[in-house]
Amino acid sequence: MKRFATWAGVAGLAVAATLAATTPGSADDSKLEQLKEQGFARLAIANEPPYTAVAADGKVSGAAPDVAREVFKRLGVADVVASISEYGAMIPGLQAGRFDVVTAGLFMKPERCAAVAYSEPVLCDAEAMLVKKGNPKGFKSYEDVAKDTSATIGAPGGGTEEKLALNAGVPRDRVIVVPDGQSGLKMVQDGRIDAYSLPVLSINDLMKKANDPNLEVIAPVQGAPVYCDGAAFNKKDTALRDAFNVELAKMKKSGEFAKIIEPYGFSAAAAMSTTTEKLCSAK
Ligand code: 6CS
Repeated sequence: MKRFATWAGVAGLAVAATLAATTPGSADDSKLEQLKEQGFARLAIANEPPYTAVAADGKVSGAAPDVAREVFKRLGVADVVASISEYGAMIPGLQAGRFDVVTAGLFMKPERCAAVAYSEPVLCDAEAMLVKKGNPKGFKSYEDVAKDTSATIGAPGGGTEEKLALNAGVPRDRVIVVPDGQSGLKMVQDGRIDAYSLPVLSINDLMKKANDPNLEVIAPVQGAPVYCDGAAFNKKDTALRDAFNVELAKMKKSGEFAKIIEPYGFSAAAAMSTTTEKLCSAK
């Protein structure tokens, strides 16, 4: 797992990592005090623009970390440091204390809501598929992939799109775990998978950067819901999650929230039109 600083230097990171690892577990209400003393919060991210991104110099950006950095600053936590993780490893890492919060576009679903303490909604998006130009297999839904016995679809390990494909009836051996966006793009370009599925804004970002006329985006994937993420906290840190929500609500009200996420293509109105309670009870 690679750890990226935003403002803390690499040396600082080594100290930080030691501090974070050795600081004794703290009760729910002193977690914020611990982070203030520590000087940073440890984020889990995926490096999937525009949700999360790590530049060549290690600087962390993307809509989710940018919102988290601003909220934590308002809570008196000076900075954030981020580690890249596979979606399927984020919740176990949070539960093991390797991260303080997941800010990666980890969509709210009942099974995840049971495992973590989500903030109120931050980033909402539909699902998409990247396919060869002309969509030769005529995919519109995950069910279409299931029906075509020769078709394969790539998706992040432990991610929502992997689950959607499996639940739509695509057999396990035709759902290919893909580690990151660039690999998924290349696998479609090389014909090694017939489709690669991520949320719409992630696929659009890949498509724009690839600038490849032989590719096409199918969006939204028919039958797939619009999901929203929230910042995901360890279940013992509900006081920290509640403090996060207070600042997030102020930023939503003041317009600061929209100013951060909308340049990335996300809709503040979409996040403000729903609640964690609704999203966690969705069927
Ligand atoms: O929450 C998830 O599982 C999905 N979220 C994003 C932002 N990308 C892919 C991932 O599968």
